[in-house]
Amino acid sequence: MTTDQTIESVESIESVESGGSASAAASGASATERFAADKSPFESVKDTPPERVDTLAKRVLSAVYDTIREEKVTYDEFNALKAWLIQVGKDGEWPLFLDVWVEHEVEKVATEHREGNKGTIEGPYYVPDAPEQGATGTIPMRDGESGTPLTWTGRVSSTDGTELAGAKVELWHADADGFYSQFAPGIPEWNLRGSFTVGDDGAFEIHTIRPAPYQIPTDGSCGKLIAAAGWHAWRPAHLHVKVSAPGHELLTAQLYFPGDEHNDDDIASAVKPELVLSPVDAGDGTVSVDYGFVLDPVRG
Ligand code: MBD
Ligand code: FE
Repeated sequence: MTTDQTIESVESIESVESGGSASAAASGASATERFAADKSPFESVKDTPPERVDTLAKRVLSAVYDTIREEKVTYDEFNALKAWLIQVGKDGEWPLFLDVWVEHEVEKVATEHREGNKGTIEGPYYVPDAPEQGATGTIPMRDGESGTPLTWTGRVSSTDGTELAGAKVELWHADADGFYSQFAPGIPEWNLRGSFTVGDDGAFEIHTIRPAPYQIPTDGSCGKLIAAAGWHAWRPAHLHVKVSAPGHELLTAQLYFPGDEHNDDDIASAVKPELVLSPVDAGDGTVSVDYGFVLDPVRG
């Protein structure tokens, strides 16, 4: 019995390190906690007329009714759905579920008028107010952080070509094991999260590491759906950014690396060709890339 317990605890430590069980529990719960702490989602729609709510609720329900009728959904399947939905909440995986399978369409509709940079989904792991590094700097990381060093240069400009002095590039990404600080245990608070504020020329130079491809947590309800449907849980390696400047629309995007096998079948459907970088191997074990941002002025 003592031996069994020892084996079990060793396994659970290993699964924390290799991306297993700790990540759904910890990441899901922290993403839910953070989102729930923010009261603005309800605040910003408090004046929505009942007609709008009526339309949206009826259209979603009618899509559900169509599926039930056309697919002849059984009581067993209905009860499995009920049990699964309850479990998604218990696992704290509503942010994960919605960001992986729904956000991409909301993002497309919200940004279709833009002439500047393409964006994509935010995902569940953004944290505001990351430490400021200036226009040129290194993102906070641990001593000996693993992963290929990446030097990223670029400029922030407006759609008319003017450089946007004072623009801010907020960058966050997973480490070489696919973990995000503040959502997986044992990582320093601001690891691989930083803000870079550009100078008068709109230019920035960011030093970081190349993140690894990322598997969404497989041990919770989202993982159960993925397994039951025969899907995979992978997202391509990606860098998350929010780029902002006075008088301009906030750009939320992710940048990807060419040749990643999941660029074409991202579980979160968030890759766009305009967001794939063209990194250059510097020949000394580091990689450099140039990629800038064009922001749309706020109109009207
Ligand atoms: C991520 O890192 C992510 O970017 C998305 C969209 C969903 C889950 C984890
Ligand atoms: Fe991500």
